[in-house]
Amino acid sequence: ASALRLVLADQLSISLASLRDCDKKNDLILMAEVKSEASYVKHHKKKIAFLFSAMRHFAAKLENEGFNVRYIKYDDKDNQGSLFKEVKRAVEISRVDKIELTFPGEFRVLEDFKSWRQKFNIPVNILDDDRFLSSIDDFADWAQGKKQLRMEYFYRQIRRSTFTLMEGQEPTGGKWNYDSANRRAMDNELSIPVHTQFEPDAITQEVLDLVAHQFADHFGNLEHFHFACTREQALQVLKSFVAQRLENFGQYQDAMVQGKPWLFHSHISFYLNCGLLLPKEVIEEAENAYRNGNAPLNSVEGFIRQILGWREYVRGIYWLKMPDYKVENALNAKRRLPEFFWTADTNMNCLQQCITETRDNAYAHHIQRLMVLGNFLLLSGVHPDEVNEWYLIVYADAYEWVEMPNVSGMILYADGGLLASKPYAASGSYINKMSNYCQHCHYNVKEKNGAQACPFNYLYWDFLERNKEALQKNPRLGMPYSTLNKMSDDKVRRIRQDSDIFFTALDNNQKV
Ligand code: FAD
Ligand code: DLZ
Ligand code: SF4
Repeated sequence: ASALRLVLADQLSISLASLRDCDKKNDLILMAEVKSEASYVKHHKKKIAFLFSAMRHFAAKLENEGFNVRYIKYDDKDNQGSLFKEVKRAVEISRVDKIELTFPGEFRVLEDFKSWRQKFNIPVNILDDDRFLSSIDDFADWAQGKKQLRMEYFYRQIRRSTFTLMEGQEPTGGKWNYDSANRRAMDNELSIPVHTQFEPDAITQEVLDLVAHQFADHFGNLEHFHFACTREQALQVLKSFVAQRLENFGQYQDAMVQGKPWLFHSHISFYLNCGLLLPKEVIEEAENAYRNGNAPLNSVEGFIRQILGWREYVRGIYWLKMPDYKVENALNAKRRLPEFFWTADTNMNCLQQCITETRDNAYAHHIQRLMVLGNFLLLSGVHPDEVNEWYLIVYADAYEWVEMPNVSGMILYADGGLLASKPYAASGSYINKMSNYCQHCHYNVKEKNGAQACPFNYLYWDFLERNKEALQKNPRLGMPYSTLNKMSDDKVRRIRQDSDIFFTALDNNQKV
């Protein structure tokens, strides 16, 4: 008996379910760079280069360890262009008697996998992806019967069940959450360690040439490619984060600084999401740093909460709610994505900086994604499909299971508050508090109305006014609605007028 074992670009873990009981002598591992996956959205060039290089390195490692690997390169003459067709071809030439798959990261791929059961006359097994700390079923059990699915309570449950940062039944330090210590703007005196970078080796260089040639019309800058492409390198990124940045991660987690895209973040989402790192080992490394006195609790708890809490929670939401989640649009948003999200050609400096960095690095940190880019897309009422596609394209860590709940749930409130208890809407003063973008901006963050005013200032009120029916009853929006309801008619009229002028320019593709 022999099996065909498929490994996708985001399944590069030696402990992967479909590799676990591999018979090195008789089984065949298939990995394929295919057009259908590389272009179902027009992924950022760096994202494709990163995944193809990581796939090739992973395949080489498997071969070194004596596995039988069939690797299809993108520019192989007879590349069939889709996962199904490559699996079919491999089945035909190798006479395997079953197909072993690991549960994928996107609903679209799962549906495809399921359809193979009718198309092949050998068994097609879809094994659970147990690289996460909680399973899809655990999440569904937890969610059962609950009116609200708050991340905080889910997080506490996994803290307990995995015994992470716990002293008996109590959370280490006595509190579950140290966020109040984690909202500082950057201290200019503090030096930020240089982020870990790798020079492309021959494999990566070959992939970079391929991507430059084959994906020339995709978004993104390919230059200065420095991602880790092997597990060893990814571990180096993790270790240097823990040694050099974790200490300051917490307090500056929400800070943004012009010209400094990497700050004190870990930059490991790429590696976690494609399988080069596992969440369990990352969390252990961080907890050890606290236990050994190398990092403070607010940083370590804050970091662990992102991975043990948010990352697991968004996956749970995705699989609980798909496919309906994809079509939700609670605020009835209709606008098209502004063209400048591709070009960065805007006078709004915060957006210009975040989009430029996204184009250069296929990365932006959380607060840039949430409070600058996301906030703008929420306030402007851009359609969830357009926003989901943009985020899925532009970040090298983006797969639908993690991207979509962050977009439809966290930034757009398209799920009507399932994920976030209120929309993360904010005026320019939040951005001004957490960054130095406003100091370099064409607009004035202190002005509320008129041509020089920061657009976030009037768009914020216009958003609340426009969505009064859907949002006014939300208790967490009591304060802003009471302010809005006390505003003079004239003030509301000016907000509306400025917003109309802004949106007209935006929709006509004039520079805003
Ligand atoms: P750090 O700040 O160092 O955080 C550590 C880790 O925590 C991350 O590597 C990540 O694995 C996890 N994490 C943190 N926040 C979240 C979150 N909200 N959801 C899930 N995991 C989280 N993250 C992705 O991995 N892929 C995406 O496609 C993605 N899309 C996003 C879209 C929007 C609109 C927003 C607001 C957030 C999105 N995030 C996404 C979450 C977060 O922004 C990134 O995980 C983070 O910026 C990655 O950088 P880092 O590794 O330096 O993270
Ligand atoms: C994202 C991606 C890209 C760009 N290319 C490939 C590929 O050529 N071959 C492959 O196996 N997987 C690729 N992927 C990842 C898949 O699209 C991924 O498995 C889904 O996005 C999440 O399930
Ligand atoms: Fe952004 Fe407004 Fe600040 Fe300009 S003034 S950087 S648009 S928040």
